[in-house]
Amino acid sequence: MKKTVFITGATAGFGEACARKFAANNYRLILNGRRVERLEQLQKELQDQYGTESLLLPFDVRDRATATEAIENLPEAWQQIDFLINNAGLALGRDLFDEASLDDWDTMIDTNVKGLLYVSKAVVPYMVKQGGGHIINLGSIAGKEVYERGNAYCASKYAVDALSRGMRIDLLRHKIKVTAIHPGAAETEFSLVRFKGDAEAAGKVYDGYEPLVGEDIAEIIYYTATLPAHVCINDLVVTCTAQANASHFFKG
Ligand code: NDP
Ligand code: 8X3
Repeated sequence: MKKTVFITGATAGFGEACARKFAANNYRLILNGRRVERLEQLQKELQDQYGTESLLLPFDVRDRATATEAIENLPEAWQQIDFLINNAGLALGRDLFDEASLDDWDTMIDTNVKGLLYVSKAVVPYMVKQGGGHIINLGSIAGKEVYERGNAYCASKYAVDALSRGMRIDLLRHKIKVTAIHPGAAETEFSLVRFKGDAEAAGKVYDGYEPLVGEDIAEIIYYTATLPAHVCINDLVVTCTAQANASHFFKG
């Protein structure tokens, strides 16, 4: 039987790249995100290109009731979930602590932390029932090192780091692997979202060096997902070659 991958935030960036990578390798997909038209377009493309079977599950991961209900009521044919990629997330603003917006902080914590919890809590019972599974959480280099103006975004990704460690311990007895991937700067829609549609500010983030792209992260996630059953990559920090840590870049 084909394996199934549930990807949150599949309408752009890493999530979309993962959908394409797993589809190309004969997996079934459960695709989440809020932009339904993008999900429908992706579903059609993958069906046409690879014959991929996919189920669209559009919801806002911050909405606990809707997320829980959608996952608890999955059609029977989609209740075998081999991989969960907790990818939906965002940064909003790049402001000093005393100047940042409480609304931005709420959105980041609700999405990056609480959304990940809601989705995982609803998916785990399926994995327990089937005797195992693999959860892959998207943390960030911002969850390993705090940088100036990173405040609540960094905190939300430190929380993903801590949750990944905690999930790995608590879910061990169910044979559920937990991998946390912590990318550095990657050119996706991330900066456009962070700078609230300001394309110039977003573009500047990647000036003077070659950043990661979605496909780089999808390759790595696919690698971690296809290792033998007894092998688990627990924690992985990955940057482009021009980035040494959260704040040091070589811009040639
Ligand atoms: P993108 O902005 O390109 O993609 C983000 C995805 O998350 C979109 O599909 C978006 O879909 C989805 N999303 C956002 N909010 C919600 C929500 N409330 N409910 C459901 N889906 C949501 O960013 P990336 O691909 O770069 O980011 C993916 C993850 O990787 C994030 O967790 C991010 O923090 C992390 N990351 C990114 C890095 C980077 O430099 N790009 C580096 C390190 C980590 P939609 O808007 O349709 O809902
Ligand atoms: C995204 C990476 O360094 O822009 O998580 O915050 S960074």
